[in-house]
Amino acid sequence: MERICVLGLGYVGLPTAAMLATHGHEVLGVDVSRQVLDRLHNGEVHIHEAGLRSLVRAALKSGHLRIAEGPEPADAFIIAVPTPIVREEQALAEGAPQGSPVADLSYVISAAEAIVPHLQPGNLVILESTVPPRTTEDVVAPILRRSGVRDLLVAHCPERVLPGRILAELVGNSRVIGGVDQRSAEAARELYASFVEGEMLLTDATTAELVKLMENTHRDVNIALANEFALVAERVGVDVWEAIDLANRHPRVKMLRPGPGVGGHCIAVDPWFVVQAAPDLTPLIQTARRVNDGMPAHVVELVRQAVAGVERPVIACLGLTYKADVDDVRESPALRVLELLKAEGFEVLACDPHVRALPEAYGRLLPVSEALRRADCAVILTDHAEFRALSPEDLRLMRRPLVIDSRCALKGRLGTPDAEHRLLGSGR
Ligand code: SAJ
Repeated sequence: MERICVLGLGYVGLPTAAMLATHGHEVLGVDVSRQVLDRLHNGEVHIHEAGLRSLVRAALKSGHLRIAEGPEPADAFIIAVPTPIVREEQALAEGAPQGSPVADLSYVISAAEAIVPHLQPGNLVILESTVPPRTTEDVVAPILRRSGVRDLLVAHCPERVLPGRILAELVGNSRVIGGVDQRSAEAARELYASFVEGEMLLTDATTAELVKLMENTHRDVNIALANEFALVAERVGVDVWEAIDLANRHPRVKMLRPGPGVGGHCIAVDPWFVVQAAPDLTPLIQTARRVNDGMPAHVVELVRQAVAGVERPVIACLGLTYKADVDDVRESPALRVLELLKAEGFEVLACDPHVRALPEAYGRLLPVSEALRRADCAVILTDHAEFRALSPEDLRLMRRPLVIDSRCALKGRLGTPDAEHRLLGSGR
C-alpha cells in the first residue's frame, strides 16, 4: 500500500495521517475546513495533543504528508470524519423514539461520495468513524459500489484512542478490523501493520461497529452506576469516594468515578447509536444516558444549597473541558453546569487554563486567581492538574472559602479552617 488518502483531519484523522506518512506511505490529508487547511499549511496544528505537532511537522517536512481540500486517486482511503448526534427535536421529526438523539451520518456520506470519482479497481476504503450498526454494509458500501468500479475492498476499523494519549494508543492498542469480506479485512490489516504494534483482530464490519459501541456504552453505563451511587451516598450519609475505594478492593469489582456528568464526542454520544438500532431493547443504556445527563443539574443543586443565605453570590466555575488536562469542550458537562447556573440568575465566572476561547454567552475567561478573588463559591468541574494543586493559601483569596468539588480533586487537602469543602457524592 503506497498512496493513502485520509478524509477528515481531526483528533483521529490527523494523527493517523501523520503516523502513516512517517511509516513509509505517501499520504494526502483532506479536510473541508479552510481554517484547518490554512493552519496546517503554516505548520500549525489545530489539535492539542502531546507530541502531535512535531509528528505532523516532521510528516509535512518530509513531503510524505500533503494537505488538500479534496481527495485524489490513491490505493487506500480512510474516512475519519465526525458522526455527531442530531438533537432531540430533529430526531423526533425523523421518527426517533421520544427524546432519543440519532446519528448524523451526513459527514460520512459526503466523504464516501467524495471518494467515488477517484476509485480504481482494487482500492481499499476504511471507515474509522464511529457509526450505528450496519452503516458500513448498508450506507457506505452501497455508495462506493454505485461507482461501478470492480473489486472494491471495504472495512470498518473503529478508532479507539484516548484523548490525551492518542499517539501512544494509536501504536499500542489492539485494533478491531471488520471487513465486508475476508479480503477486505486482510488488506486493512496489512495497512495498519505499518505502524500498529497491538494485536490485529479480524472480524466482519457490523461486529466491529458493535464492538466499538459496546466499549463506550460499557463505560457510560458504569459511570452512570457510579453517579447513581453518589446520589445514594449523599442521602444515606456516606462518602461515595471512600465506598468506591473500598469496593474496588474486591478482586472482581471496578467501579468508575462519579462526577458532574459525561462529556466528549464519544461516550456521551455513542450509546445513542445503539439505542437507535434497537430502541425497544435498550432500557438500561437509555437510563444510563439520562442519569449521566442529569448530573449537571445535581451539581447546580449542590451550589444552590451551599450558597443559600449569601446575597447575590458569585460562583467561579473551575474547569470547562469535558475531562482533565485536555482542551476539548465538546459535550462538556461543565459548560452545561455554567449554563444552568446562569439560567438560575447566578453571577458566574468561567475559568479554565486549557481553554483559549469560549462562545460569548459563557462570559470572559478569567485566570484562576482572579476568579477565586471574586467568588463566594468555587465549583471544581474538571480536575485539571492546576486545580488538584490548589492550596489552602490559594483558597484564602476567596471572599468566602467555599469549594464544591464534583471531581474529588481536593479531598483530604483542605481542612475546615482553610475552606469549606463540599464533595459531590458525600453525605458527610
Ligand atoms: N468520566 C467519569 N468517570 C470516570 C471516567 C470518565 O465521569 O470514571 C467522564 C469524563 O470526565 C469525561 C467522560 O466521562 O467527561 C469521557 O471521558 P473518558 O476519558 O472516559 O473517555 P474519552 O471520551 O476521552 O475517550 C473514550 C475512550 N473509550 C473508552 O475508554 C472505552 C477512548 O478509548 C475512545 O477512543 C474514545 O472514547 C472514542 O473516540 O470513542
